[in-house]
Amino acid sequence: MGGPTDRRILVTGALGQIGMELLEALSEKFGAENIVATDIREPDNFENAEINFLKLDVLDFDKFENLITEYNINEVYHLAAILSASGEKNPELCWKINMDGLMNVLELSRKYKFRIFAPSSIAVFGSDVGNLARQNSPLNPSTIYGITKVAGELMAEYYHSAHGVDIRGLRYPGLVSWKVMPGGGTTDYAVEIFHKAVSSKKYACFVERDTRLPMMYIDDAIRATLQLMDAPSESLTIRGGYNLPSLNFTAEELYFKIKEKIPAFECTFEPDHRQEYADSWPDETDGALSQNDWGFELEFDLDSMCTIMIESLS
Ligand code: NAD
Ligand code: AKB
Repeated sequence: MGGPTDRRILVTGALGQIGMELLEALSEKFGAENIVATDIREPDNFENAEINFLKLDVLDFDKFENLITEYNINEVYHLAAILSASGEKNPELCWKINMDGLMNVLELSRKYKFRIFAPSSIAVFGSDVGNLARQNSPLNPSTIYGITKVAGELMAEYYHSAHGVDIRGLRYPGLVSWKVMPGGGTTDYAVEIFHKAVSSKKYACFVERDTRLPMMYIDDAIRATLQLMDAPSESLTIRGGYNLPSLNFTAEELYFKIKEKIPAFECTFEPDHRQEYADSWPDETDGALSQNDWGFELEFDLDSMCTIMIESLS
């Protein structure tokens, strides 16, 4: 593949929390005319009229293949998925969309040789991981979502080594962003809290106050994604999912940081079934391999993330 202007990009699950931000970054970098955004649902808030939007269910192999050939696609960002909390409500659907969808992308890439970005998650880890998740920590997830992410990482390594597919992945931590509400995950409280702090100044957080999870501001996640996709293939030592460096804070620390900026804000802690998923994940991640292989560094800390979230939502 040649320089950036050669990229003809298709994004699946493009209307989600990451997709809407990634589309903006991709169109700025490569030109909106080189991007095809797809999702199973119709957009109701699609502002970038220059980007071509098409409906695509990633389980529909024939339609997927038609779009790849019709638009001469050479790079796919595969974001369509069911996240952790929604996955536990419907494990069969979670397995089907996360695994069969990925298999369709992998098989199409084997045939048409396009490059793939397929995200993994900190959900690959389970309660035996301890506080700090390293790249090679054990992968024994207790959620069906985490199981699909481990299997997805293995499939990525397999298709790369057996079929030469150029697939790349990141183990995103919980992502904090303001443009689109998150889609059924366990870390959604770290986004909802900002919306409520700014609107009603009251929030009932669905995890305990001392719950500590790896998190990241969306701009860092998008930068990591673009940086990984720009990295020379030979510099990558793994294909399934790079651990990233991340922020880590408890739900209460997040509350106190927001309260410094919005003194009237009050938060209570009322854990529900999502507490169990949060408890099975690590407190923090070691991103040494992503720093070593392609030079990734965080730019946002807790304070700057809270400032930009509140300013953007106000
Ligand atoms: P999201 O739920 O916000 O968006 C997913 C999108 O996929 C939705 O717009 C949905 O309509 C679409 N979709 C669902 N089923 C589909 C199908 N059959 N065909 C086509 N589209 C379909 O999710 P997100 O937060 O944007 O996550 C994107 C990817 O990043 C997922 O793989 C997720 O596991 C991963 N990830 C996200 C986070 C996070 O905090 N947001 C953290 C770790 C990993
Ligand atoms: C979720 O909570 O399910 C996601 C993730 C960390 O993968 N945000």
